[in-house]
Amino acid sequence: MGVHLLLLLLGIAFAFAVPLPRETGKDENSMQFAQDYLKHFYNLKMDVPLSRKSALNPLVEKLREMQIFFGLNVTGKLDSKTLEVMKAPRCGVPDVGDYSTFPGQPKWNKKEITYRIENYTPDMAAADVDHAIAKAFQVWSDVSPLMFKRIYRATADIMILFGRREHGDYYPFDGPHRTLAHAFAPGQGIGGDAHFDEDETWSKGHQGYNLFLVAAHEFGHALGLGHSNDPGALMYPTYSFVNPNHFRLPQDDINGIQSLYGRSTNPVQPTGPSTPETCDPNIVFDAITTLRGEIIFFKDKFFWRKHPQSVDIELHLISSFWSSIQGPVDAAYENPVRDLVMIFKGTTFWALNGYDLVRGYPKSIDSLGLPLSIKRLDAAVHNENNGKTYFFAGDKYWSYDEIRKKMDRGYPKRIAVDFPGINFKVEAAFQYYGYLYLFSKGQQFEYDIITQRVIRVLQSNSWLGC
Ligand code: TQI
Ligand code: CA
Ligand code: ZN
Ligand code: ZN
Repeated sequence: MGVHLLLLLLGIAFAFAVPLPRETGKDENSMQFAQDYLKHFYNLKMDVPLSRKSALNPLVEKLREMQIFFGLNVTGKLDSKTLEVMKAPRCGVPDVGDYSTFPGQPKWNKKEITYRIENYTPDMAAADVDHAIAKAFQVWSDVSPLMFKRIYRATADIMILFGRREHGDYYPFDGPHRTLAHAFAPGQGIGGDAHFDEDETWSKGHQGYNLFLVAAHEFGHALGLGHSNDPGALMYPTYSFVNPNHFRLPQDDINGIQSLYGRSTNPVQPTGPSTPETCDPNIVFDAITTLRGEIIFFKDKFFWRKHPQSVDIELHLISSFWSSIQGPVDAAYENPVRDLVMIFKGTTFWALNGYDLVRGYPKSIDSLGLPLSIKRLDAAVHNENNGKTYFFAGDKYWSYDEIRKKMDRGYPKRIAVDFPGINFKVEAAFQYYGYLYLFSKGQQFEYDIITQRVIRVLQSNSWLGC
């Protein structure tokens, strides 16, 4: 830690002028690579407006942050040494798993770790702060041999405080948003300590930032975990709200903490939710839709996003894009004429315009004319050729006229009759360049709208570059 602090001080002393974020002669590829790397591991958000106080470019700030953590010269520039570290396989990372540890794998060499709450935020009742902190430690003690003991005087291993701006460690906070909190890797002195930005609004619910969720993430750092590139992980560097009562520590974080401290002493080894594997040959999607040329594949709490011209596929948490939608979802379709994407869950649906939720939703599916006996859809797809949307549930489907905004007469009909070859329920469906792609029984059926026939059977994951 001493070394990090010194480097930080040097960084502050010498990096006041806004340096160009790269040295001359570095190609755009390296720049893009570095930007992606910092986005991934350092929570870089290029689209966040700079606060008035910070004249520094966010890229430069994150570069410096990364250089501090790796003990590099803090130049704020993409120099060759920094690029080398970015391109090197990350320290302490085994081949499997997406979590990371800090260089040198600092960790506590004991099982019982003390903590002390030095002060309180006025945003919450003190008892709620105590509870959030205790619960955040329990997240980690539940899955490892570690035990946490609260003390009320003297110096604890993990000293916890709320502070704003300069608060005693030369890592000043930055006012509302951006940096929410930080914690130091395990070690003497400031090592392990966790600080929360008092300029944030802290809460026990979804208002502002949830103290339990942020504290659980910070304590991951205080125990020796760096950021994960698994978007489902607690240590992934993006805040997304989940109800603390339903929170379960993801498997990637369990693997991370156990790589440092070993398994839990509980005879029943705890497990956590895993992020779906992109190329799982048996994958069954919850829903699929196009969105202005992209294709969105929903699965559990996640979605993959495929850009038309790009080979790389992004994986995101649904709630990090639409905080009011908690996965899994049931069905989705795009109406390109109205430029809307509808997302269904249970008896309700939301509308998106681009990536923005449209006001006035969610609505009930009976507003579309679907019977109230339908508790959830299996799939939905829009047929651009005739302006109809098909809703699938069980072995039947309905046809909705998007122009008249009414269900067509004579429905529901049997899927197997009108889509010969598909004899099982439809799990997900989308339209692409004149074909419907219907997913059923783990397979994908390419259906020609004109000839009304299935013309190919494909692997489910054929769109995800597998
Ligand atoms: N604070 C950063 C964090 O804790 C500090 C930090 C940046 C950091 N890069 C690091 C710490 C690399 C260790 C290693 O991640 S933060 C989130 C999340 C922050 C962010 O304010 O950006 C949370 C704090 F994950 F939501 F983005 C807490 Cl939960
Ligand atoms: Ca802040
Ligand atoms: Zn601090
Ligand atoms: Zn973090």
